[in-house]
Amino acid sequence: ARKQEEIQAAKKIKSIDDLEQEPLFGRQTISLSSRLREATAPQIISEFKRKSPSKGLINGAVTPEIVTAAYIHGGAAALSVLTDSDFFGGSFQDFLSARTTNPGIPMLRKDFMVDPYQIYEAKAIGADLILLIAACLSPAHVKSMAAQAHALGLEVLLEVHNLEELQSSLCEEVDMVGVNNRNLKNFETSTETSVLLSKHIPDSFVKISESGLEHPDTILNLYAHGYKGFLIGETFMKRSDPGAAFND
Ligand code: IGP
Repeated sequence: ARKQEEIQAAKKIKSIDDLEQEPLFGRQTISLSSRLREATAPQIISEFKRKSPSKGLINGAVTPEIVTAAYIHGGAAALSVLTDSDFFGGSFQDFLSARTTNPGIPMLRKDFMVDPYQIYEAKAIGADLILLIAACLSPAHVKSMAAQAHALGLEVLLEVHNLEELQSSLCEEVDMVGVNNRNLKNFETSTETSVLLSKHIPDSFVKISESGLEHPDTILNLYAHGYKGFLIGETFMKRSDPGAAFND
């Protein structure tokens, strides 16, 4: 934990005051949860992900500007852009490029959020929502980070992998629940995880299914189980033209 704290401290290059002065900090955020709640068909949240711990390099030849514009052209309801560099090869620059190209769509800062400082960073780069991963945070931490996000006008997607995480971490400060179909121990994905957890998520939270989604049939089945949003990365990113994958 000490090491983790030191790493975090080293990453705080700018003060919170500096972050508040960034041009995008005062931007009016867009609500993904209301978009999803109003939707009458499954909504895709398309992810820009260069590499991952499970797959290694996924796509090294594309830019966030071109891919995210193509995602929107294909009908994406929101974008997810990795800012973690160590495991996923992402960056603030990727996020900002996508944000500047597409001002009018909700954007998720995809990273491992453990410190309120990172929520200020998210706001400063023009994010609309953040991810809180139940497996990385104590329930009290989820609650306080979610409250902080709301104070800055950001929405919160709580990610869970199993019933235990769901039951211990879910709190009213959260807007959306994302069920991650990827097992963190062996990286295998099973969309059955979303099916099994669906009935345990109260209707006051918008449901999103994450990872391992490939087939329209799976999405329609999960939609019937109450999922409104579908977070898809690899299926799109592994193609030479990620945006084109929408059309088949
Ligand atoms: C996307 P996939 O299997 O479509 O590439 O998955 C997304 O769910 C996945 O990238 C993800 C993730 C995360 C990445 C879900 N939770 C937390 C980093 C951190």
